[in-house]
Amino acid sequence: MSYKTKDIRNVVLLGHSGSGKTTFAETMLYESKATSRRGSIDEKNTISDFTNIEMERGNSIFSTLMNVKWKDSKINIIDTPGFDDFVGEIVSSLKVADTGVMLLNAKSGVEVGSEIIWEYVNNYQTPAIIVINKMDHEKSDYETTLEQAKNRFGRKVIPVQYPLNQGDGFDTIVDALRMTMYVFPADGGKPLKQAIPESEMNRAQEMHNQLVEAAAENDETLMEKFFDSGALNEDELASGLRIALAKQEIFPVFCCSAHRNMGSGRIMGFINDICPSPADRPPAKLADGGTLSCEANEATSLFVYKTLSEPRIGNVTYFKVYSGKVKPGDELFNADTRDSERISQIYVANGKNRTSTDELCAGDIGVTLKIKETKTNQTLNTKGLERKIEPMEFPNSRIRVAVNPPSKQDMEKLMKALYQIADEDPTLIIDQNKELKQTLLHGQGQLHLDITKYRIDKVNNIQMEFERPRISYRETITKAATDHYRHKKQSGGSGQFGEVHMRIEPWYEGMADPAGLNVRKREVEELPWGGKFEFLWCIVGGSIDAKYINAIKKGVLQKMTEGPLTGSYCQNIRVSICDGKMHPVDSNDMAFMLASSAVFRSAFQNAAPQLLEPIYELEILCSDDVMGDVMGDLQTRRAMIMGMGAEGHYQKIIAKVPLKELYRYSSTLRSLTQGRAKFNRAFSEYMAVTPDLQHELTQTYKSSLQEA
Ligand SMILES: Nc1nc2c(ncn2[C@@H]2O[C@H](COP(=O)(O)OP(=O)(O)OP(=O)(O)O)[C@@H](O)[C@H]2O)c(=O)[nH]1
Ligand SMILES: [Mg+2]
Repeated sequence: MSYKTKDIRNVVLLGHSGSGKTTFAETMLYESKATSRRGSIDEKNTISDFTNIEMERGNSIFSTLMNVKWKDSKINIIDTPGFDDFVGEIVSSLKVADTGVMLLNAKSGVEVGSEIIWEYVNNYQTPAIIVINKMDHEKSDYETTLEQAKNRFGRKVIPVQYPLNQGDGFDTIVDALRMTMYVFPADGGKPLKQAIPESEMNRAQEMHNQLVEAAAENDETLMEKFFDSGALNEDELASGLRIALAKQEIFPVFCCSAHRNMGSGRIMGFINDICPSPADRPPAKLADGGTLSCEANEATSLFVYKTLSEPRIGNVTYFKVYSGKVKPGDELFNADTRDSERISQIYVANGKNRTSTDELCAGDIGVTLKIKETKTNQTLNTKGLERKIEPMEFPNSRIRVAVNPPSKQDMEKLMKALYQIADEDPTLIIDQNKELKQTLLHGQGQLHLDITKYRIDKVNNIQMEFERPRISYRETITKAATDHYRHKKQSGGSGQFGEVHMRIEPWYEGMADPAGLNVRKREVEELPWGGKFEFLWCIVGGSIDAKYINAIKKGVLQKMTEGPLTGSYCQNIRVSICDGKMHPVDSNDMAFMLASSAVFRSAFQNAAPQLLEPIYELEILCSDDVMGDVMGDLQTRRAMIMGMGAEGHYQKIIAKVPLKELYRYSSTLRSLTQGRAKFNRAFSEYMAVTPDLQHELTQTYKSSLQEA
């Protein structure tokens, strides 16, 4: 049976790791009778964390699609991992969700993970509700958590509920929207509805009024009604809240204990009554700047937000129907590859359990198998349409490591396995780096890479090794130097002869031509590895024939790919060929190429060469109490602090740090701050290394050449 667009609710569970998302999903499934027993993290039997690795770790790693029926609605629930390492799963889930459910842990308040995720919620402009979980925990503190949420997420955070008796004895919630009190049986489930006691009436009424005001604020007729009569009836209140929520003008706050199964029913009721259906959201953005309304009667467009490869099954493709309907047997066309894809079966999913269905309408989320070519971020359309849903953008990687197969013969197998994971995980980037002669993996954190390694081990039976990645240094010069070199060889018959006189100097924008030289030809090149190379041909009187220009330039460029200091790429250099000699019989391209390589090398050594290292800009967000540790650690990493300041109740540090000093930074930061800090990084620039480091790196390179 298929659900109409207006009856679909797509919610994504979000929040710092350990806030209870997976447990909350489990209670939603149980309360809605989608399951008949409630699993738990400790017993490793939740519907959402069904993969071996999730069970082993007790954390979510992948986003999981589930669905329940509650009153009139089909609620699609996507549980996401809280660890920042798996941010890709959050980005893709938010893309297809219409409401975010942000869980906060009542015993620790607004944690840094929630804060980062909130930024994504804002970017996607997703309507959101907040659920303060773990009300039963002995250290739970609803008021502080609510206060922090208001501070951090703004004044639109407005409570709907509060616990009457938080902590171990928790069983009662006062609901200021319904003006009812819910009292739960000891083992949770359906609560008794009771009148709010006199002692709580003032607080409840005050909260209720705040909700009424928020509901009236965004609709003129409701506003008038509110001013005239000082109240709104239940329908008016609901309609006002619906508008306010859809416009992100209110972030209502609920409370619950997922562990004791208290409170999820009321939240599902709110999702059914107030949260937007896919049709209530603004039309989806298309890649070409156009938009697409969520209309079941229009031509079909599906967007693939995630794929997963399951043993014995193959490709499992998760999609949202953005327009039209999809049925088994439909033939659709990939707007990127133009391939045709036949949709065999379509399913709704509860974790690994899939139930086939005969139709999914616009707005719904489902699964299909055996899709051949279509990948994450691609759109499938009815024939003749070129629609592309605006693709998702994933954050820059924050960590890199070099990988080695257990033996050389396994390399091909390893690459195949890695590319398969990267297909499913857009935040894992494989870089077969020619410059460094290493295969690098770029990811979101140590855990992200460790889990990749674990998967390759368990699924593909390849024990890859991680190794410290090399650094892409650059070499340049800081003063001018002139030198010459004669390449001469007499071997049997014809010999080789070429003599080149060269001046080299640091290149910079707008520099004057070299004094005393007559520039006949000028070539300026943007080097593929960054920086510039200017080549001046200043030969007068035909001491070298112009037909050797290319060979001479090639000789220099060849040396520039293997700098004299450390074998790294050279950049920002101007070379002037000022004189030379040739031989009527023995001169040829090869001889001049060798001569120019050799003279470039020796001139470079005399031109005060300077090694440059890549510098990254780090943006670190941490809580006050760990700020000192974070700064202290940065000092040991040759960091330049560019800025510091409060951001909400967190501190933000911006620093420039050499890439060399960032090895394993993500794990150090996590253990240094017990997870109370997050960071992003982006390449900033190349900067000169210190003389000591230059000496050390040059010596290491020299000895490696001797060994080779
Ligand atoms: N006391 C108490 N514990 C809870 C509650 N909800 C969850 N927990 C426990 O908190 C721990 C983390 O719960 P999860 O559901 O795995 O949290 P999560 O948000 O899914 O975590 P990640 O998947 O790592 O992002 C587990 O040990 C749960 O049993 C609650 O309401 N009360
Ligand atoms: Mg989880």
